[in-house]
Amino acid sequence: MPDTSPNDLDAFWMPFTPNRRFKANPRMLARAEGMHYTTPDGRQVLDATSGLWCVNAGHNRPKIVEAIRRQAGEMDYAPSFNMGHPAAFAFASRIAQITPPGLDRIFFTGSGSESVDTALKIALAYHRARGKGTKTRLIGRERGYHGVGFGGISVGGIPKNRMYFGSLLTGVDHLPHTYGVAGNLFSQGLPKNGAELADALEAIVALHDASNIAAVIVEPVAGSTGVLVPPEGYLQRLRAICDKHDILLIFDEVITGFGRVGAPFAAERFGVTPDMICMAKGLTNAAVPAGAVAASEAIYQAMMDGADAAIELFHGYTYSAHPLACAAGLAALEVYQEEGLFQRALEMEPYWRAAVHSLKDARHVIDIRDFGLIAGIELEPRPGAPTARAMAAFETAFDQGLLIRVTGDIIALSPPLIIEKAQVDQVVETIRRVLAGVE
Ligand code: PXG
Ligand code: PLP
Repeated sequence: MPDTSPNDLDAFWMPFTPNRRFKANPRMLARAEGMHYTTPDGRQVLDATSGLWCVNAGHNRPKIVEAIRRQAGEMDYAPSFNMGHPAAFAFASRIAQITPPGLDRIFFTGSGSESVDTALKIALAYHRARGKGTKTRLIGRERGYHGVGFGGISVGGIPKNRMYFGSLLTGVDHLPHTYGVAGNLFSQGLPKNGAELADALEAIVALHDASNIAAVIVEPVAGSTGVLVPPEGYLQRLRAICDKHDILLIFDEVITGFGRVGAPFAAERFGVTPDMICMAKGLTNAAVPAGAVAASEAIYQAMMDGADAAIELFHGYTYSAHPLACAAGLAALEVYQEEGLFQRALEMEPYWRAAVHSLKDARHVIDIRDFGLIAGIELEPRPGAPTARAMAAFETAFDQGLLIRVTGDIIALSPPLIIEKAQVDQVVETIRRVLAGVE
């Protein structure tokens, strides 16, 4: 066994982390099971974030672990360019059973970021294949998070994820975010106000003409930016405007997929069917990195229209449909189904909602938002030191045995869908105590 004890922290350049601060005071995780992590010194930590919004069935589920072991022993790797292996086709078919009807063509990637780039590229290639090659502009949304590829940060709307990286993709516009609409504070579930913000798409169409616009990409519920739940009717309105102008609608469901909002996908929960869905994270319960894009039959057929037997889409990854990912994913879908976890999330939602909103009077809290098994608890920033209070809350919570996620001055919660009511109570009580203690 290699020595993996953390003696030297220098070499690992950690992602999205203040490296120097972390390495001065590291927080390590050693084991995981169900709702909990265990630290190297044996302390249990309740996971209120499903790792990073991804371990939807809880940690180290034996069925998934065993499927990975079995596959690793049988065939480590197989190329997917011009070759196949049975689990890849089985996994795609199984995913297509839970995507909205008509979104049954599954392209495999290695992550959410790759899924986003894939969907954007398919959108461009699709219009071109139909002789509408001028439809190239891509439309994202302020505060959107679509991963860290150049495509994703270009349509994304998080300033720090963009500002250091040059000119990005050209031909991108952004819809306004839905944060801070008057009358929406402490909304339970969908906020009532703001559906008309979708009409900004009409203004973008008026400016550029629909003949130049390829696709709109949004998170149905924005996660990374601090949990922005769509106003009632907003997504329906976006869908209608896209239909009117032959613009593809892409839902980035990397977080909202696989039961997070009480349905296989948010598309189903909202009753709005996009043209493509980006997924990752819960796709394999995060046990092996993997992502996918589900595309509509119309998109797929348009791409199949060219000369017989030519490559239809010049795109793909070494790790598309990696055997370990397919094995893990098939097992994860089995666990979700056997335990009815998507339904369980829906049934737990009212309890979750009441519990998180009970923090309304907790110290520092200025807003609370929720949908499915997601919650955002927004704190008043420390004067002159934005994000410091939330960071202190994160560090204190970890010391008190609770893993939360903070972004800006917002606590974002997304527990595994197996969470018990007593554990929901524990999450809320710990946060109340932590907030009482941080300045
Ligand atoms: N789209 C969305 C909507 C996401 O949330 C990605 C794309 C990118 O996926 P990959 O697998 O490339 O990371 C994501 C990922 C957080 C956090 O706590 C969120 C994500 C990743 C890491 C942390 O906000 N979302
Ligand atoms: N497939 C998966 C992976 C599921 O998790 C679920 C429900 O949780 C379903 C399908 C739907 O199954 P059923 O129709 O039995 O509720």
